[in-house]
Amino acid sequence: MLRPIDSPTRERKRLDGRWSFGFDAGNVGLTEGWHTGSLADAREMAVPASYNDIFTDLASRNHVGPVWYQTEVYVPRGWSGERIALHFESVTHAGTVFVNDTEVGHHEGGYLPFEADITELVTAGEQIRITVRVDNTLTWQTLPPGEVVESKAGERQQKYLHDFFNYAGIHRSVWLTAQPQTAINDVSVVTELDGATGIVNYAVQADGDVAVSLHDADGSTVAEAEGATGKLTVDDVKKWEVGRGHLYELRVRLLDGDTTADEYRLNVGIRTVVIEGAQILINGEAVYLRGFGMHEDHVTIGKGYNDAQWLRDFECLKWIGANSFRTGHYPYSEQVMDLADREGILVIDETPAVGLNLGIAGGLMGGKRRATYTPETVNDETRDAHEQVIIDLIERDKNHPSVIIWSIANEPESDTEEAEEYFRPLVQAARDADPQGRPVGFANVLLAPHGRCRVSPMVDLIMLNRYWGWYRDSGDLESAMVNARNEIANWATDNKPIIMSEYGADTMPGLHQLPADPWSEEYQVDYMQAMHDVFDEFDEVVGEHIWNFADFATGAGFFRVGGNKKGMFTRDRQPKSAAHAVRRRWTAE
Ligand code: BDP
Repeated sequence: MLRPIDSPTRERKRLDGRWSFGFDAGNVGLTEGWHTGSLADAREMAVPASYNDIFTDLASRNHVGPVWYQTEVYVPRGWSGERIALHFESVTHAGTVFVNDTEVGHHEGGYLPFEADITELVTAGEQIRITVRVDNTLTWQTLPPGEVVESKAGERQQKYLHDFFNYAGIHRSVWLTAQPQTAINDVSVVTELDGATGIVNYAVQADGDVAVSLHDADGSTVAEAEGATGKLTVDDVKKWEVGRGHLYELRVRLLDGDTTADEYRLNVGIRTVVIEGAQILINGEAVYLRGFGMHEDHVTIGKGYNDAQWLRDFECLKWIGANSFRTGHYPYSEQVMDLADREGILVIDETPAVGLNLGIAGGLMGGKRRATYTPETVNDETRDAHEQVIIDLIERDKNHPSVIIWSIANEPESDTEEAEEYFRPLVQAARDADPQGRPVGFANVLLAPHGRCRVSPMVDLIMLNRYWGWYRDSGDLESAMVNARNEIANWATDNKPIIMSEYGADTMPGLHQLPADPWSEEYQVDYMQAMHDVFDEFDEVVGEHIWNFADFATGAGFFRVGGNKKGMFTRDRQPKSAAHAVRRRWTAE
């Protein structure tokens, strides 16, 4: 599925704005056919946005189960004869879509796009009613997983094993799109460098003759080729580099005799990503990753995409000297990926497989410690969903030059035979899905140290989430350094790149303490210094991603004060003291 664009042969209409909205507390909407008319007792809801933080009452914010969205739109009058589709960039966590009275699509999984071909149901120039049933329920077979339980007061409650609020809604743009009936179905690029020459190997899926051309920012043509697969050669190439994301535009045309039946356009950055020993090489040069695990998380809109918020986030990334981030813990909006492409920011692109570990979070689920991989919990069906999400993520993001690593899970149980069985086919699925053959990894948890982790040997690099000095050795940075040093030394024997994919300390902005105690701004400064001193002892450590870029919302609990406070920035994107210290390290060259 190609992302909707405007081109000489394609058009799209953005359906964002205020939609009608209603809660379906009794889950009766489907049987009562709420999509067959206007939603009764509807209120307004912003699209895109999470609905949760719009409300001031707990029941609405914490609603479990379906909600309904509805809007009406005219199909543009010039669209007759075209293939018309509805495209959702993301509906969290499951969406069922109706056009007028007819169900046109259903999609499970909150962070990836889907679309429905509605050509047969609509007429150009006429109005249609679009209704979406959005379900935020998490089960053992969804990603992320979760479990609905009944509270003592008899209410349905959603429990989950991940440390961020279960925001829900239509989180990204909705599009009505038109394209020719006979169209380009897919485009993949794999780029290479040969001295000053750049090579773009391309593969197009389309029925018919194909012509492609590559253009520089000023529109000039730098290379041309014919055929559904082939090679474009660019002399004096402007490489896509870290901090300088030069982009060319690939124009793909499907020909019908002398005319263009369809045209698709795609930004292409020419760069290579290779792992050699314990180094990550971008364009043949070793890179050290400085940056963060992030979240899609903003005040009021939750996980809704917003241009202004994300432009600010990228300005903060640049200010502090970051060159990379990990999409903790799910695929981000494609708009975010576009920004990373343009800014030359390296991305570790993560699936929503977070919480596959009942060992860590047993307590959160009510104190019982259960096995992770069992027929009743994370099972074969979960694995199928996980495999699908890996394939869909790579399908969506394969052409983004910013993406350099796939992270297929965050902190799963990885030290058991069941884990090995669960992950072996998933690592393979990631390798099979990516035409660029990018490195595959996952974020390892402290409970699965070197020698015990059975998934690390399968992957290309080591990503460690470690909280020495916070959850372990809290307040004791001397011991934290000893533990960090000892553990990294063990992993270094694998001769694979090590990225410290999470480390951090909760910090209350404005809390100052001498001597420094946990939660104070001073402690976060000292903590970062201690960890960085240890990382600098190892050539094998080729990246540091602080957890987290900014403070973010979590579920309620006694161990979170107004959310997770490990941000270098506050939730409104102002620097804490440690941000200044980290900036000095990351901009010193
Ligand atoms: C790690 C998780 C991350 C949490 C973090 C924390 O990967 O999602 O937010 O811990 O506790 O285990 O701050």
